[in-house]
Amino acid sequence: NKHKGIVLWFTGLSGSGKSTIANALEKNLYDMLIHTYLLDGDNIRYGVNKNLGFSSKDRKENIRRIAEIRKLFVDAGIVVLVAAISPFKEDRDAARHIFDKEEFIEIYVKCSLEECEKRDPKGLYKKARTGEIKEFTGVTQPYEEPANPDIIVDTTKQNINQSVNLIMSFIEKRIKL
Ligand code: GGZ
Repeated sequence: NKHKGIVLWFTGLSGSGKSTIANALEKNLYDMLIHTYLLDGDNIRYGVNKNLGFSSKDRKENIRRIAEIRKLFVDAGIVVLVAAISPFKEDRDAARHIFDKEEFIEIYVKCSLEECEKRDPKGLYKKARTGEIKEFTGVTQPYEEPANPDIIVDTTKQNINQSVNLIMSFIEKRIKL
């Protein structure tokens, strides 16, 4: 079962649903015998990016390293899923530019700040509001919405299945050799 390597780049606020959707999508792809590799921004921060914080400069470097690492996997023919806030347009564009045009798919996981804050699964927004966490995306640091994403999933309106199906139908044509 041969397919092309591509990168599915999920961007969105903390709590928007990037990891949840990426995980569900990966399961779908796995069932189709598609070779995938998923890594979250916050996971890679435990290892390769351990020395990076959340200043805009460190986020830039975080995204740069993630993109370069993923490039190696895409070259190996793997479908790569990236779930990182990647809040700055310039950094996402830089990531996009190291891939061939048809290899990079930007998925905006859209969810209002209000809803993300209501979900607050890890209690991080609360800590951001009290000042315990500094430079928190959406609260004390900006999130720049993608102007031209390949796919938008709105997790305030669509459930996980609907989001996964939408992404599947988009990528089916891209991964066939
Ligand atoms: C944003 C933060 C911060 C700050 C810790 N701002 O939703 P999570 O918890 O599980 O995932 C978030 C993760 C963000 O790491 P990324 O590598 O995706 O960020 S970026 O792409 O902007 O470099 C969040 C947690 O780490 N977290 N502090 N200050 N999110």
